[in-house]
Amino acid sequence: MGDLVQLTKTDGIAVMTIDNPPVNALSPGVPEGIAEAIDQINADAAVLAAVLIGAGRTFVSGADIKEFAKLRSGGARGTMDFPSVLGRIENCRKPVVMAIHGNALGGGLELAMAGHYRVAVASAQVGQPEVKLGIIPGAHGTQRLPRLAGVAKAVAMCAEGNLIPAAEALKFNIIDRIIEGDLLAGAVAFARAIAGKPAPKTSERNEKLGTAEENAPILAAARDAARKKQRGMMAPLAAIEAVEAATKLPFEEGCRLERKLFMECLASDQSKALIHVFFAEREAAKIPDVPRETPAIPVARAAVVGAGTMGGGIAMVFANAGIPVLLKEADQAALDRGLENIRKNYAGSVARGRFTQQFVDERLSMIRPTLGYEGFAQADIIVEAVFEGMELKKQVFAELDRAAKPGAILASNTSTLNIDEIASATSRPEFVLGTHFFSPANVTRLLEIVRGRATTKSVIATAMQLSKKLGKVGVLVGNCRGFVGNRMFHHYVRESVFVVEEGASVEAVDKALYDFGMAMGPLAVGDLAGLDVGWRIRKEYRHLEKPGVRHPIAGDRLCEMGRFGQKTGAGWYKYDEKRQATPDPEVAVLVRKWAAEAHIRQRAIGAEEIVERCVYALVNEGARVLEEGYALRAGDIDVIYLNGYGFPAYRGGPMWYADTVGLKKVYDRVRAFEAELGEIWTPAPLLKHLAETGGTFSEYTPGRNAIA
Ligand code: 3H9
Repeated sequence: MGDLVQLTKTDGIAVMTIDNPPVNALSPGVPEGIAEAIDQINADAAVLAAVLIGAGRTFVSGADIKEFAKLRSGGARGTMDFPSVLGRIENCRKPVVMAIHGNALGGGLELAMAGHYRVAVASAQVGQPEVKLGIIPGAHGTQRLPRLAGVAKAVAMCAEGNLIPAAEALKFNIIDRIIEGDLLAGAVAFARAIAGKPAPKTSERNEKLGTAEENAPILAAARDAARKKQRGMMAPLAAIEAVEAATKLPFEEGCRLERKLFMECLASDQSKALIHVFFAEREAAKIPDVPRETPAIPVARAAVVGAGTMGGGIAMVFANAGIPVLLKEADQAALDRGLENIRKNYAGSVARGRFTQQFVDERLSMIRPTLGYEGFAQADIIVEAVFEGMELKKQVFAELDRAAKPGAILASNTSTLNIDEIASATSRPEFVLGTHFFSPANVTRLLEIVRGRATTKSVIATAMQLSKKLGKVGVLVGNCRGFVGNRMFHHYVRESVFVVEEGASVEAVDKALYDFGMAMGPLAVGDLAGLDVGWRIRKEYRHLEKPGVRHPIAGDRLCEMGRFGQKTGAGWYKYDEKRQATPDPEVAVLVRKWAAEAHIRQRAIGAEEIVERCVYALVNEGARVLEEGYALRAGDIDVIYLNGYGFPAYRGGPMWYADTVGLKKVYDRVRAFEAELGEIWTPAPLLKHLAETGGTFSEYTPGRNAIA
């Protein structure tokens, strides 16, 4: 049985304990260990019933995701045999009670459903989250879950991948009892009570499978929802197909279809990308020179300077995480406006059912408005979120230097400015760093954490840990203009304007990128964010532009006409009072005129080229970011783009996507663009190097100058 599964027997009840930290994944050895334990239980006449439980913090969190690469190539031990182990459990001659705490996820829930009974502590959660990895349940989950929970619930759980709490699992018959107090003792008592009675086999329980007439609308609605909410993803539709099979085919045949679909999904680029994302998000938390044991500064109180859109959102982030926060503005009117926005925002969340009124009332009571710096000396972290301008930021930091206690973290929510220069306004640059939240700050998961020259390791460790507590994905980045995300985005947006100037319509550009999977097209994003923002920045940095290098003109011209996007009712598109966009023929005429004046050759540009131009612009700049050491790894760039810029997760992020396309192919296209469009398309040396040596971004380890 090895060390991974232990078997003990007391007074006729056998207890199998899976002990494979940290999450009891079904790594090689675990399924075999369970099978061996079941054999022994069958063989031992003294055993009347069995309990299976997880050691440590959880039941089983699923198949070992690291093994999937081997499974694809047919080489994984263990995971492949897991479905047959489930059959052995179900056919065990003694009833098996599954005892769940923490999570029963994916293969973990499949394991639990193969038992005859399931009990759980109230805090446990269960789910089939496989679709989030681009696959479907592969060990009979799509066949057993509808037999326990009914088709509608099974379809929702398998296609959406969300977890449900124990109470809901009880309601849907997925578990049989919630155990108060000690789980093992409760499960053993349960086992003793059912010992000797006929044990129900999930695979034989057909009463909840419904009729074809009942199931048709459920399945159709699920497919519609999947096409909308999980646009472009194949796994949710495959999961629905597999659950449908449970309603139409005998159990064994349904299992065979499930396996076929599982293997197809596993072999797809989508699942490779999503599994990359799973590990990249966890890897991003690891900073090579800031080891896990680096002491972090306890953060019990926070303060935010600036109650505008960003500052208000950031205050909500702290409050939502249960951290009391001071919110400072310069004058009463601005403070009142800021608070009103926060209240409106929360009211919207209550209306949508995201938060309860009680939760919101508690959060609001944690946000303390102020016009001065009183109370700031108690804050462990202060986030500055004033208007983006160096002089103002430096003035605020000089004030914070006087107001904050020694050892407090001073963070700037700048999106472009030099964090070292901001820090120079204080006497303690080692406590200064950037925390770049993304609008809307209370919703968007990404947090770029900008390391300054002097920032200490414990300040970085604190920011990284805090990001998780705040429900954010923190990614450490270096201090360059625009940091990682916006620095790359600039190139992406620029290309989108170039292709419009060269003859593609605004709608065609947005559609091409939307169809590629982006949450929104780049021009629609510009209208949403306000075209004037980029215009102002471009004007400020115009003196840095090299003469003779092409720069986009149409966006600036629109701004000169007062077309700033949604807020002025017109930008790339026209907007009605509900901010619904319609194409604006006037824009097409104007752009043609401006292009003619600038002697820009007009031609037909297809969707494929639009995507290549925009996405490879991200990739080429991403390669520069990486080789210059402003990101620690290509995966960090991917995490930034997935969580902050609406890049489709099933493509793994821009750098992973480039690896998937093949860097040689990407490089050749970049060179072709360079030949046509000049030095803005000069290939990044790293892209050239990897393309010529057959390397990939995901395997590239940055050199000594990385931000570590
Ligand atoms: C499946 O089951 C397919 C079956 O249907 C078919 C089989 C034939 N494997 O997230 P954390 C690692 S598909 C390997 O930081 P938390 C993780 O990488 C699977 N490793 O902790 C990290 O390592 P490190 C379906 C795993 O408390 C460490 O554990 N299951 C796995 O915030 C801690 O993780 C899922 O999709 C795994 N399955 O969250 C569940 N899970 O420390 C995926 C975790 O080296 N997992 N690790 O960075 C999760 O959702 C979360 O990890 C969990 C814990 C909620 C469990």
